[in-house]
Amino acid sequence: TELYDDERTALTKEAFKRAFLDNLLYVQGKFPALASQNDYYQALAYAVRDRLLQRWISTAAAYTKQGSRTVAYFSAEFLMGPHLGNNLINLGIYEQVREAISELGLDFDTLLRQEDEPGLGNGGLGRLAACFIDSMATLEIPSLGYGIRYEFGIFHQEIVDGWQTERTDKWLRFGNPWEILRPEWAVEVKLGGHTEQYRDEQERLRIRWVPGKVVVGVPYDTPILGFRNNTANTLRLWKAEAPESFDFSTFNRGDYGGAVRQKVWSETLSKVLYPNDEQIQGKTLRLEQQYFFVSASLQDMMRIMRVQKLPLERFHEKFAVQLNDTHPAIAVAELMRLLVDDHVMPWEQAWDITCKTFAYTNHTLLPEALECWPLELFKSVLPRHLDLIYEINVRFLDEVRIRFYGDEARLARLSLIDEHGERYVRMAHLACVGSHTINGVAELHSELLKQDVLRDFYELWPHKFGNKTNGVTPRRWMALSNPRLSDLISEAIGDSWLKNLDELQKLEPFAQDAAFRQRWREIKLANKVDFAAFVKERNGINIDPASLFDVQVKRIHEYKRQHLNILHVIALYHRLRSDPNADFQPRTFIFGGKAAPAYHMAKLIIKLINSVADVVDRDPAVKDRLKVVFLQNFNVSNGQRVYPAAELSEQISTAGKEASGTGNMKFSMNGALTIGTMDGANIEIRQEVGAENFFLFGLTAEQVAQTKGRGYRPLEHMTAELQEVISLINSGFFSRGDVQMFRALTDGLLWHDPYLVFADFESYSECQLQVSQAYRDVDHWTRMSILNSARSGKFSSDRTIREYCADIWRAPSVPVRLLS
Ligand code: DL6
Repeated sequence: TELYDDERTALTKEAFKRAFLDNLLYVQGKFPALASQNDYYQALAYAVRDRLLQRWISTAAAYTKQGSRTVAYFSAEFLMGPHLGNNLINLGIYEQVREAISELGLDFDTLLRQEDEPGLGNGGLGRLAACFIDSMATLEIPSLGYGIRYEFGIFHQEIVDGWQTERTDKWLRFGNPWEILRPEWAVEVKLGGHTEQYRDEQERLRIRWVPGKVVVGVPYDTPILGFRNNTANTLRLWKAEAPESFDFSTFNRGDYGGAVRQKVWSETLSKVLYPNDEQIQGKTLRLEQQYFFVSASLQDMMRIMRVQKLPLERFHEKFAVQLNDTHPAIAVAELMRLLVDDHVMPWEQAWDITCKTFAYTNHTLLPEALECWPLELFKSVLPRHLDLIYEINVRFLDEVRIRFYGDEARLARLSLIDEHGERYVRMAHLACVGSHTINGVAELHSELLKQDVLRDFYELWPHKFGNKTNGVTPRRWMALSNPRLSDLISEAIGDSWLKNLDELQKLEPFAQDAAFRQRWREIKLANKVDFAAFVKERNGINIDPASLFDVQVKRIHEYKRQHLNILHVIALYHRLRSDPNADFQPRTFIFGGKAAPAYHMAKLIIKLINSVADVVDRDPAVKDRLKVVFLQNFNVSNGQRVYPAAELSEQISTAGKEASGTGNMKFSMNGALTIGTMDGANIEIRQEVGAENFFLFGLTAEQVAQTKGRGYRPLEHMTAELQEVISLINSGFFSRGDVQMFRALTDGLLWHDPYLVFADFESYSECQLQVSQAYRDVDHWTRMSILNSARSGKFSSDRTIREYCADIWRAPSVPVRLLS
């Protein structure tokens, strides 16, 4: 009671008001008349943070006392989204605080919108990491998220004349009230240079790494609250800084420029997130970033071992490390280096600890996304690690040689070094060799890993392979983003579904209740009205909330096939123009997503969508029946607006290409129906919600493989309608007469399309007709919508994390008692 002043941590409205006004004065240094909306937001954020800190301290105390096993989630990306609303939901005081703020004469929603969201991720993989740490805190699993505190997160997308342009994401410009700097736990990270042999005091021959440069990793901690419990885990992100001593020595030599350069170079390491998903760029800085955060994190974990007086021999008992894709895979070699070089542990023992520590999640089936580093580049950044990888490889291949006697081709395929032509280090192989468990992120994906991408590893170690179907947190993706629906659900079945999403099943009988269906529809309509107002504000166009909201929001990529969607929109447009009196279900097609800045085809697809949007919007002949909207800068905050308003979810990737998808889950939970292929987690969504509540089309992964095997010839799939669509594009109709603008796109589709757009077009088009017909039966559609929500329990990230805990991490929960 003496330690934690009640006034600073109480959750009452009055305490919040006082804290808010106090912070405005003492933290922001403003009085109300001069304060900006951002000052108010910061004052509120600090008031919330005080409450988090009390839970954080209590959590640290509980974990220290228990000496519990801790999950370290290593991820180059954490796409957190805004913290304020989510923290209020998890504390259970959202409404109270809204009232407190409005009683002070302020608009709560305006304050929420002030937060520059930390967009430290590209898309699915980074957002999954964010959902996972939310679920780990909710399930009271001791855990640390380790990553990079990029100064600039994913770029801000603006559409100029239909084209994507990128602006720097300055999310830190007004400061970040959610993080706490921990300079006392800074660590040094070496890079470059060379290795040399030497004899230690006991005359043992050893290797020393003489680095070319050193940077300091400084941790910034963000508390991650569990849902309505006392747990606050930690997200620890590393910022790169120059070591002071380096600066000084250079400065003292009179080389001021040199000292500054060193500082600038060091800080570059955590400056910016690489904006590519599913494609590697092979840049030195990227490898340096990966190594930087991995080394800092492993050193930090060793510090924790020291503090808790645990011997390093028990590292794997204390920590379970999950590698979120291959981005942190260098951790396998780094842990070996720390144990063997720095702590003089025998190789075999160090290797045993390493393999018992790591587990690896693969997130992609695209070959171009599998990280490989040119050997020379790798050596220039991590010379000692290359030696260690060679040694790991020699020992590994010895094992393979014995298992697969005389199979030289297999050895070459499995090797950690790709020796065909230019030599590369294969990071997925390093991750597989150094991990005790390997998983994919949906059933189909995990199967395809075994059959195809990681087949040789599967044949070697079948017991290592498993599946962990992704999930998303219902706290952010329902309670926070869709309060109307969440309230209705809680009114019907109580509110424990937020912690146990399977309870949504209890909604099923309500699908038969006409009054409930009516309310369900009213809520969807209210969400659509809100969204239409948002579109009006952002894009300046009117969309009709009575039309069917058909949404595809995700990264722009050829395999995700936004072009299949827009070709179909053009076909509809053509039908309407050819037959103005056609019976037509009015639709609004909503697109959103970023393209990697160097991915020209993806950018061209954005331009085509915007060009079609523009023509359709200007054409009075289709007015009120067809609209196309490209929502700029799709990010977490915009996602929170669009999922609740969606009625049809477009999950139309080429089967066998989308590892899982997680947007598909957010839509379904919020009552949208899916039109989709048998790909990723779509298959499991369909299985859960029932085939009759899902619009399926297109080739299966097997058929895709067969079609490709036979030699895919797009023209064989050309229909009269498709011909019209392609001709319209090529005629310059959507490009002010420029017949060349979209040629690269149409030629690709016509002659060498690896994503089989034409092959699926007819099936897609027919399926869309079924959607339109189904939508007209309002009651039936609502029933399907309710059932989608009611049967989405499996897709909570709590379920996913329970599975990781049981099968991979073996980390028991540790409940936290609030210290007061
Ligand atoms: O597992 C999360 C998410 C999946 O849902 C998507 O299907 C997949 O495309 C995505 N993968 C990436 C690729 N990054 N890398 N490597 O974001 O992961």
